[in-house]
Amino acid sequence: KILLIGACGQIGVELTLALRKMYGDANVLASDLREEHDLLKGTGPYVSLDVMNKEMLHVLVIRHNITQIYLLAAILSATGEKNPLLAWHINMQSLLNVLDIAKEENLDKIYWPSSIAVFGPNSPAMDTPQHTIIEPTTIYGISKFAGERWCEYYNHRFGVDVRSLRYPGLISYKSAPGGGTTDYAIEIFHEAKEHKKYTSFLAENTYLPMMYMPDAIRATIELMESDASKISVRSAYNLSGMSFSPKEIAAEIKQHIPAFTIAYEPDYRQQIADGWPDSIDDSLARNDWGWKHEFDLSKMTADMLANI
Ligand code: VAH
Repeated sequence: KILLIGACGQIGVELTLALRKMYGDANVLASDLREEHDLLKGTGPYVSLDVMNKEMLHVLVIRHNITQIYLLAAILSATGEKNPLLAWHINMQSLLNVLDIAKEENLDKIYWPSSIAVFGPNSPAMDTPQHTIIEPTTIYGISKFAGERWCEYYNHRFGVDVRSLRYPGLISYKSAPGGGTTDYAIEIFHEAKEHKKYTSFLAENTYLPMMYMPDAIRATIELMESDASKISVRSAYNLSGMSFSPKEIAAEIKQHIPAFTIAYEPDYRQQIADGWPDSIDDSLARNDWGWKHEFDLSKMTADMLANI
């Protein structure tokens, strides 16, 4: 039985729905600090859970016969910079609680997301490789890199089958994002549809690795369904879909909404984005477990505009 922590977040809502489709509604217990997201209501069991309360989490795992945990709760890059110590505490302690309970209860599998935010200004910017200089400059990136080290440690030291992906910026329409630097690429669609204009908080030529949520959900499930013998990375796999700039996504939207215009007013999130790669080399994920993305910028744009 799967416990999903952070089920009301941007990834959590869609991962919960996808896992319920695959394994049956009753076999996926959704949880979050917040009250149940509308899209989850009536689709399966839900509990209120503070992942920072290790005792409560441990009791819940035993009482519900949990065998897998997907931990999606975290403070993202932009929000994290406003309260670094809180972001560090929440991002790290939540993971340590889950890893230690996984070891204590000998859980089958754990999923925990990392991010391309682990890379910094000294990492190669183009086709950033799996193994390279990693000097994150945001607390979010520092916590994700430290988390990767803990995942690899619990795997090698205690045999915990924890798996992870370095997600690019994720774009979706079902659930709001939670304070990320890449969220401009979600806001732009809503603003284009409602007001035919958008003021971007990132400069026009800020290239970032991005991915449409359906690809990210499929990658997560394909990784978790892979035979353990195929997993050669126990920190977190680089994962890539596409890369684009605000200028490029604006041009793509303009093909659907000709009257759309964009302005640029970079804010504090610009320097976060400047430290991140332009594009990612995910050949290890492609070679180890057959990863292949399906959505490019034009296919994603058409789908986003059709659904919001
Ligand atoms: C963020 N959406 O912006 C997240 C993600 C690569 C970006 O980690 O913080």
